[in-house]
Amino acid sequence: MTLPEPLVLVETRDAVRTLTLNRPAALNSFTTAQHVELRAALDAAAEDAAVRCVVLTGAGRGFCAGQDLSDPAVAPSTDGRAAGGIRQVIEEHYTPLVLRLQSMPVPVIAAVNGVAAGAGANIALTCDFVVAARSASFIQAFTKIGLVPDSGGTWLLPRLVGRARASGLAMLGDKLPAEEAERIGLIWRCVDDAQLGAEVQALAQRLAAMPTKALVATRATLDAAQHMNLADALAAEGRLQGELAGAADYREGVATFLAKRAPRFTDR
Ligand code: T3D
Repeated sequence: MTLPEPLVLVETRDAVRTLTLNRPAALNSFTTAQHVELRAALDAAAEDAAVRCVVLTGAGRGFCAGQDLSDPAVAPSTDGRAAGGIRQVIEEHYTPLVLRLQSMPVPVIAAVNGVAAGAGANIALTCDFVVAARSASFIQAFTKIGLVPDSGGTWLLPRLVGRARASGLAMLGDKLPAEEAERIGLIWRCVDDAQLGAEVQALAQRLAAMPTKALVATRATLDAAQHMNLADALAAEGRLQGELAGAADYREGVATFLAKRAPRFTDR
């Protein structure tokens, strides 16, 4: 008896854990089963102290085409009433996934190897870094099927690219090439297709060697500061510096700076 292919492939190189969405025939669009496997893989990475960076990517020619629209759980209602299935899928799977990514105890990189559409685009944009192949693209596909951006799109897009561009991307749902996504600040970097793996590994290994707690606190405080006035942001920064200054990584950072040697950060 042959076992079914995993829907999420898991590979670890040094301290970098790579999770690959693995439904290439459907451009890695999400089924409930794939959500469950991804959630378990992210939880396992979060709990493994040896993991210091996570990479999320897709198998085949796509990154992720969002929800699998052939799934009966998200079938449109036939009587014009609100379709509870879609809401349930969002509340049970997409919302926890976005919050899980945003609260990972290590940095997360989306290696966007091909098209990222609908929730697939916004899941990528939730990650700390988005590195995309030049042939990849981002599509806020929602309005094309009569929906609004979800998986954090309404929150993320105006923050990343401003309201005018957010409205254009979200309402028109056009394909945004990776190069343009980099130019408007939607993603960190667009690289040649052949270089994607090497560039992402280099970034991941670099992040894995950095003080993880400080990186994660930087993410949290950048997000939190969006809702604060300057005085509150300054106070939050002070509190965090106080906490981080008590950690081993700060001792290592200062000691190695003064001793002019390379640091070895261990906190997580
Ligand atoms: O609905 C809810 O539950 C609420 C949650 C919503 C979250 C969302 O993500 S809503 C948005 C859902 N996603 C989309 O609307 C995108 C649909 N896909 C596309 O528009 C196109 O596939 C792409 C623009 C992404 C890529 O186009 P192209 O021409 O490169 O590829 P293709 O031929 O359309 O797709 C290749 C195969 O993947 C094809 O299957 P086939 O014909 O070879 O057997 C296609 O049906 C399949 N596929 C692509 N996207 C999905 C999909 N199958 C199921 N669901 C998909 N989302």
